[in-house]
Amino acid sequence: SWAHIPQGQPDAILGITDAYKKDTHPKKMNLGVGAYRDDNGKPYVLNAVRKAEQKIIQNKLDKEYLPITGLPAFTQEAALLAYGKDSEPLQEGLIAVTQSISGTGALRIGGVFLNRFYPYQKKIYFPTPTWGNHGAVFKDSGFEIAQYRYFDKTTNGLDFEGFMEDIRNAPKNSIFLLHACAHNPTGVDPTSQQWDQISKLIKERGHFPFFDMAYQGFASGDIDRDAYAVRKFVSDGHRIALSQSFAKNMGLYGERAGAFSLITENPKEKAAVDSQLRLVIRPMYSNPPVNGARIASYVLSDPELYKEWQLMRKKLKHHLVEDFESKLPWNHITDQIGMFCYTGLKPEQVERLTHDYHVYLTKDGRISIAGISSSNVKYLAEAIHEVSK
Ligand code: PLP
Ligand code: TYF
Repeated sequence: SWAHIPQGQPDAILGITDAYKKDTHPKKMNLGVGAYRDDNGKPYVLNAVRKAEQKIIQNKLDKEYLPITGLPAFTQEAALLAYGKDSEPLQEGLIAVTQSISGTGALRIGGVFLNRFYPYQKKIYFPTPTWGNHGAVFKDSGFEIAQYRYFDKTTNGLDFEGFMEDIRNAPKNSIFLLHACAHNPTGVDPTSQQWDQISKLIKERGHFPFFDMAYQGFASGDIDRDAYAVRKFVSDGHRIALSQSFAKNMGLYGERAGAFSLITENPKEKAAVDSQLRLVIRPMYSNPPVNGARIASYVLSDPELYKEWQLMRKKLKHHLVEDFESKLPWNHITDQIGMFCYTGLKPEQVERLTHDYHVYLTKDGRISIAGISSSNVKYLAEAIHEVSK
């Protein structure tokens, strides 16, 4: 019998969508999960993705198994997107890359690989706060979890001093998980000058940087600028690990297209790492799904959508300040970047927002900008104003 099994906690983010679906109020809004929505709040698929799908059908592509490490046309594109055409290890063929079940799968491959082969302590440092699933992924990969300071609640910005101090104080050769850009959930990133200093200090301390890049193209709207941290670390000589997701920047959520990569020192090492990645993946799921990787390999990301969000941030702040005359400072709404806005709302205010206004968001006050539309932005501003005044 399974009677001894306690009820598990629902996922903090995905559970919000369940609650939203049950709500029958006409004005309900789902700002929980980060996913593109059209002006009627309906899921939105990029035109480029629709076109790629048509081509795939026209070309009558088969459905054979992919290799264990996925579709080569996709993994090459993914590595190029992240590391850039000028990347030395890329040009020298020293990047071991595999397709993954989106970003989460990439983190998990990385977790299992590092647990098996990382020669120092099996402990990983996350920013405070971080994406809700990081802890579970790395705990289930056998890691102990530690935290470094990141977000400063008093400024709604980066706690750079605290961050640097924690890098300095962590035992040598620690693993640091870094959000490559558009930090989730805070929308607060280091500047390029700060990244330079972070890279230098991590190098000095011999730490291992593991980048999670789930939003390339979202932070600045520019693929290359968003890869600044990753490329800077690589050119500084770090041999990084990298998780990439195409869920958000191509709107391929359910297609589960992603990649995991590691930089190696020489061809022999690369061959060994490739072989071990295959041995990590084979017993987990044998080989990855083909469709999303195909689509992604056809598509480039769409800068138009980024503009749409920036506009939505401006509208939200405008309504709060001008129409509802909120006395609170809302500059962080337009200062923060990416798909999310960390509003600073307290848990009881979030609860009122959901209970009284049918607006669904995570308890930490994060809203997904992609879930706001021109038809409901004013309603949202009024609701936020009402619960925060
Ligand atoms: N990492 C971060 C920081 C994220 O925000 C997400 C999703 O939102 C992921 C990883 C993984 O997403 P997926 O597995 O859908 O690619
Ligand atoms: O932060 C978000 O909105 C996305 C969605 O297990 C998500 O990460 C949440 C939980 C999860 C997978 C995706």
